[in-house]
Amino acid sequence: MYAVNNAESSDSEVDSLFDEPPIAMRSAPPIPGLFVPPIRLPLELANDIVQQCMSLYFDGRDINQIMLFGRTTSEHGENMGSGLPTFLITLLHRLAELLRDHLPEKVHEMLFPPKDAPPRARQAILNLYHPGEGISPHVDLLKRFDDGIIGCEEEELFGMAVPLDRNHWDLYLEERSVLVLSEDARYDWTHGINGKLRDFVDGGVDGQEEPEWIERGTRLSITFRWLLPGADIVGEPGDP
Ligand SMILES: O=C(O)CCC(=O)C(=O)O
Repeated sequence: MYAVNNAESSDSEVDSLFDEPPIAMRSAPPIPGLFVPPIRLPLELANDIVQQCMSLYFDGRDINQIMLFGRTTSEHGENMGSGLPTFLITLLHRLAELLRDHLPEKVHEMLFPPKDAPPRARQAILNLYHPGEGISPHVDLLKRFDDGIIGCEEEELFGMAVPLDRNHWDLYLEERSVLVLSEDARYDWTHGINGKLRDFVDGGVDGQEEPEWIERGTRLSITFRWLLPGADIVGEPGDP
């Protein structure tokens, strides 16, 4: 369940009358700057990414989050994030292609700057969730991260919310889907995932069928964010 709340609303979970579970929607709510385009990462690419992430970072280790950093540079024509592992650079190139026709040009350019743009520091965060696990609603740190966030679902996930009121939406994210947060969606809305074992999801893309329960599997997500200038330097001058 990918839940999006207005940051000024105190309710992260909104109960409906008679305790009916909220129905997660399959399409993006009308929040300016939120994009969930009708695209999927190619299966082969997603499988390769999952395999690399698991074997490099997660298998045999009791951890569920990895942060990686890269820097864009016009040297050698590389503008995606030199320093990130090759499979993430490949993913960024595919995302740039896949998203080109689904985002306003200025949002696409913010996420994938032209080769002659000034260098920037990019973070990739890998999150692994087992069924029942989630992440508290939050706005990504305002002093650390800039505008323009890309989230990719590599493996099974789930849901989004019903508009029980105008301040809370649950979104069902299909596996291999891609989500972009910018502008209001990045700054004025929290996002999070309720820790549940299953989600009640809108039936069918056109919503014509009955809602259905969908069990959660393991979820791996990859989020790309820009570090603000200076936020890539840790510690004080003179620190060892
Ligand atoms: O896993 C996700 O999709 C969300 C991750 C996130 O919000 C975070 O790491 O700050």
